[in-house]
Amino acid sequence: MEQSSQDAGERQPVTKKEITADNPTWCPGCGDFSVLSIYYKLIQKRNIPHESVTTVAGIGCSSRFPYFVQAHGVHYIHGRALSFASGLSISRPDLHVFTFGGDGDAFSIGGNHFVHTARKNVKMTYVVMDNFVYGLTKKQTSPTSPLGFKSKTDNWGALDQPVNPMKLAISAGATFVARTSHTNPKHLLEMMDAAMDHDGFSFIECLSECTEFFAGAFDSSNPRKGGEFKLMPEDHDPTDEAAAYAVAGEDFPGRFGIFYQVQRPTKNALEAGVIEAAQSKFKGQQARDILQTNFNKMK
Ligand SMILES: Cc1ncc(C[n+]2csc(CCOP(=O)(O)OP(=O)(O)O)c2C)c(N)n1
Ligand code: SF4
Ligand SMILES: [Mg+2]
Repeated sequence: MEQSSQDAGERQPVTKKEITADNPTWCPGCGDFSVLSIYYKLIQKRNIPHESVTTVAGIGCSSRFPYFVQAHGVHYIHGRALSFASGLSISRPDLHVFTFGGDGDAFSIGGNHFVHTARKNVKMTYVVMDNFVYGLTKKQTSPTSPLGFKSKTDNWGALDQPVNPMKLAISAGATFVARTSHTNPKHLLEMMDAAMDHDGFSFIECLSECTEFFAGAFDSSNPRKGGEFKLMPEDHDPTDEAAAYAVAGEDFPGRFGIFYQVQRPTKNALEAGVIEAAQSKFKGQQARDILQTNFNKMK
């Protein structure tokens, strides 16, 4: 019998069919579909074998993401996706870890993890599918809901100043900070591609409309709805922190593109150095002997 090229060890390019799992359970028209389809495109474009694709998420509609990817994935605790993803990233340098989540998952319950993962510069790509609302739990105010937004928790209209994800990420120490929208798949792919090339914590805020609980939220950024998709100013220098911060302060819908990008040693590289130095002291010794020596010291 003739051997197929697959049997002979030659892998065929990754197909969409191979990486597609289950039917997404999102509402018709939900922006999250667009993010998922671009993720499939990125995997195919980069030809990443499915066993090397790692998708981590928290809890929320957007965080159902890993269910729909035929590859390793984790639907983790609400707000804790980044802590799990950090361990994965540091222990498995052969993988590129992708983390997905919503605005509530990222900036409410997961707000502290966001800040610390950014400042530690753990190598991974984090895409926040920002719909300005809690979708899964049916319309509560989220940290990015605009002032005056009427929800089940603020039926008189939101009173609290919303988080600006770009400013938060820049000030926390993220080394790649970008913004895009589900309505512009080409731009979304461009941002995800650039984020994946970045050696460090790459963060993307992707506006992703919740058609069920905040329809029309992003029309002003969508040319098909009479809005404008404004790219970063042509002379923007992404290494200029103050300039990035200033652009992030523009009125909604603001700008789209890479706001900020710098190189700083990753937690992965720094920790690898520490581990290597520690291990070199015990070279050639069995783990149980090292343990015994330590126990002996405690006696
Ligand atoms: C510890 C904990 N607290 C609260 C909840 C309830 N809960 C589930 S998802 C969610 C918010 C989801 O909003 P977001 O992260 O913006 O995702 P979306 O559904 O909008 O994509 C909340 C409060 C939970 N599952 N676990
Ligand atoms: S509730 Fe909103 S965010 Fe959730 S699936 Fe439906 S449209 Fe998408
Ligand atoms: Mg949300």
